[in-house]
Amino acid sequence: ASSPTAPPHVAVVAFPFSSHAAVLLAFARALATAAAPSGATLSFLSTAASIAQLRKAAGAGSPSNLRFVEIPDGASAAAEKGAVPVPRQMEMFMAAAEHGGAQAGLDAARAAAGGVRVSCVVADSFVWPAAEAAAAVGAPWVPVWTASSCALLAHLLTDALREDIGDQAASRANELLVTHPGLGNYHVGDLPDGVVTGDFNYVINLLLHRMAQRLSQSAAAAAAVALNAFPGLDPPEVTAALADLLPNALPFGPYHLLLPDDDINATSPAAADPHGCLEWLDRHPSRAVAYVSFGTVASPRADELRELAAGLEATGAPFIWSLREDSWPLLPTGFLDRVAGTNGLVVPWAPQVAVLRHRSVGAFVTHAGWASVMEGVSCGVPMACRPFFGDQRMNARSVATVGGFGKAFEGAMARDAVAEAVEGMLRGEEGRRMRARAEELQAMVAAAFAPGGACRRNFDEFVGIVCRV
Ligand code: U2F
Repeated sequence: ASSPTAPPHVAVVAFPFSSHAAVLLAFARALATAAAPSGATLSFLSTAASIAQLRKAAGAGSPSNLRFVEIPDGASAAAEKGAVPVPRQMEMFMAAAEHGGAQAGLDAARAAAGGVRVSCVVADSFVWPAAEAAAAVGAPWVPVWTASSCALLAHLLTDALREDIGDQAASRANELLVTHPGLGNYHVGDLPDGVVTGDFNYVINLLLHRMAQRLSQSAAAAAAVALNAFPGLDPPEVTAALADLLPNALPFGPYHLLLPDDDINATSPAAADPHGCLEWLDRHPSRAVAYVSFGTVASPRADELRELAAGLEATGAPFIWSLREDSWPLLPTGFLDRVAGTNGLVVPWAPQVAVLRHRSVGAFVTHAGWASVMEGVSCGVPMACRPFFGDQRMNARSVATVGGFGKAFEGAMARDAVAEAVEGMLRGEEGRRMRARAEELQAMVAAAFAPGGACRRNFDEFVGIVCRV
């Protein structure tokens, strides 16, 4: 064992897929900076491929007390030969993590730190095998939840929900979940995929269920659970129900605000603005522009893309649409040329936080991925949600019905609904109400992250817990 005076050595374990790893890296950078005065070092654990991608995106500069350490990806040589679909990559990673991979990652972290034992394991809660690996090295497990509190609550209540709803999810889709603590504002049909619907053995569904079981078992022992919310965002009944199940949960999101402004730009591909979004926005009046993005995974089908394009064109409002390039050929004929000459900017990637912060942006059309919702709220921008999968329906309900700072499309977007939603947000009375609510929440976020604010205090407490040796 290393000497009793060894400084804290915190292993931060990423889930190396979609936007998760970048979120956790931003989290780790903030933690490394805050923990530096205690002499702490951090090992950021992700797979080789994920680390390569993060390094490329992040450019230069990383806190000097943070190092990257590889964790096994579980890929066999045979699997590497062909292109492996992402769900299969996830399965391989999770199977490896469960059967020694998480442990191997912690061993590698210790070796990379010159033998200093890992004193705490902070992990994306998706990577639940990190809990056992932490216990094996005698370190506390501190899970980080990146999505919404209501989705976490639904996962924690999975067994009770399955027992109640059984195979009636479709016929009871519109029923409110009033008998389940904290979920009374949500409908059966809003529940995340894999809770009562879908293939329970699909990799994400399975890992969320195992994660929830792990969190429930160890609630009393978990040193802390990071929540991606700020006090006052969730309705009191959600907060109370979660506090019952996870007494050590600490809300201090949106996590990107833990970083100083310059650093936000250094942690993600949002860094650069190669397509000139911000300069383009400078040329427009205040709150005149709609920003459209469906995150890093969702891909609307061709017919829906065409409806959205037609709806945007019909409003005549200026818009920036972040759309992966492989979808561009699916747009209506001539659309890109027409809008380029008038009032639209279609880009493969936008610096989303900076775009939402820009004074010209007055409306956000989103898939309601949780990072996007939090970014929109912290910029005071009302949103129209088109949820696709996972937790997105539940998030959209939180935005529209529970929070009142946006609305949700019924199913796929049709051109009239798009035009009505965008015009409503930019010009209508309902939009004014939604904006007022969004701005109220924006002010709450600003207060929570100001010196002495609730999120700052919770984060300080979190850093103290994580740095205990
Ligand atoms: C999964 O989320 P996604 O990655 O699809 O969506 P978000 O949680 O909204 O995160 C997208 C991030 O990518 C950034 C944006 C967000 O931080 O600012 N971004 C950008 O900078 N520029 C672009 O042009 C487009 C995006 C999942 F699909 C969701 O359902 C979950 O809620 C989420 C959290 O676990 O993970």
